This record gives sequence, structure tokens and C-alpha cells, in this order.
Amino acid sequence: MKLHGYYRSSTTYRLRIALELKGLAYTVVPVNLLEQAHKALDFTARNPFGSVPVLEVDGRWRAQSLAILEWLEEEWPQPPLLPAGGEARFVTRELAYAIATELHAPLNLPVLRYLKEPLGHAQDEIDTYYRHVLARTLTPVEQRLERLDTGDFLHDAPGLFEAVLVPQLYNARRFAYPVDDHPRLARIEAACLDLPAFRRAHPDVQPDNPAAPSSEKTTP
Ligand SMILES: N[C@@H](CCC(=O)N[C@@H](CS)C(=O)NCC(=O)O)C(=O)O
Repeated sequence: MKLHGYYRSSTTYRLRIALELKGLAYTVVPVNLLEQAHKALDFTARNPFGSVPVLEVDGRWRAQSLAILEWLEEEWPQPPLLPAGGEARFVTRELAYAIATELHAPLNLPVLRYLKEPLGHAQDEIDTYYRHVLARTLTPVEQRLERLDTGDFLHDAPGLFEAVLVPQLYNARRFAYPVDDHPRLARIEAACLDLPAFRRAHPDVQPDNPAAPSSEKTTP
């Protein structure tokens, strides 16, 4: 398997977590978003969405991280990303999709760039927008976790929800969002970041991260 992606892309990070949790071997193929490598003709010819991640398996390119996560679960059911039981599976999807659909899209790089240019918003206004959007969804997710009385994970082991949550909180922290105001979310994040699978998936250790120990420092 080849994972075409960018170290700081939260959707790529989701897939790294899932692949690591399932113990599937993959090679990282860096796509430098800052250099617009995802808009190059040889990339868009194979992925018309012009975004990362892409999971390449046996020459077939698959895009759209949520669809890929569900596909991985169907093809490699063990260990599972979804818990047993209809209600628990529903809750996992409910909360994972809330984060993936309500947070990722309005906070994606092209949206933030557009707010700056041509709309002309100052960086502090964009940061305020960013934190506002996060609070609007993380607050009800936290309330759901309170009612479910969660511990280290949504269910017994990390899976789809944690694979979506942890990258979004990584981005939230980059924008100085007070994640710790949501203690249940912060607890799940801390428990995940302690696990080897999540440590291997972390942006800090990816080969295309210019600050990573093993990086060839090819990115700006
Ligand atoms: N719905 C897509 C979104 C993919 C996406 O927007 N990826 C971002 C990185 S996290 C990207 O490629 N952004 C660059 C751009 O859209 O120009 C998915 O879940 O895979």
C-alpha cells in the first residue's frame, strides 16, 4: 500500500492512524501541499479531487478519507475500527462524522486562504473564526461523551472516532484552541497519544516533516 499525503494534513493523519491500528504495512508518498503538488496534472489525472489523502493499493487510487476508512474496515475487519453492536456503531459514526464533516471542511486550508485573500480578513479574525467553528461542534461532542460517561476511549479500544478526533485536535492546538476546556475529549486524546500506533502516525515523525529527526528537509 502507498499512502499519498502530507504530514500535517488531518485527513492523511486519520488514515495513518487507521493503518497503524490495523497493523497494515504502507509506504508514505509525500505530496507537498505548500508546493501545490496535489494540483499537478499527473496527480489530478489519477485523483480528480486534487486533495490528499490517496490510498494506492495494487495500482488503484482511492480518495476521500472517510470512504477509505470504511473500506479498510470492510477489507481488513480485524482489529476493528468499529465496536460490536448497532448502537455503539451508530454512536461512533455519529461523533466521528460530526467532527469530520462539521469541522474539517470549513477549516480546510483553501477556505482559510480565501478568507484572507480575496476577502481581506486579518489573521486574528481568521483565528477567531477557526476557534468559533471548533467550539460549535466540540461542545456538543463533549456533552455526548459526558452522557456516555466515557473513559480513555469512546468505547473499549480506539477506532474510527479516535482516528478522526486526534488529528482535528492536533490542528486545534496549532490554532491555540483551548482543547482542555473539553476534559473528556482531552482525556481521549492523551490516552491515544500514549499508544505506539498513534505515536507512529503523528505528524512530528513523518518523513516529509522538515522538523522530523529523519527528514531530508526537502519541504519549506
Ligand atoms: N473530503 C476529503 C477532504 C480532503 C482534503 O481536503 N484534504 C486536504 C488536506 S487535510 C487537502 O488536500 N487540502 C488541499 C486543498 O484542498 O487544496 C477527505 O476526507 O479525504
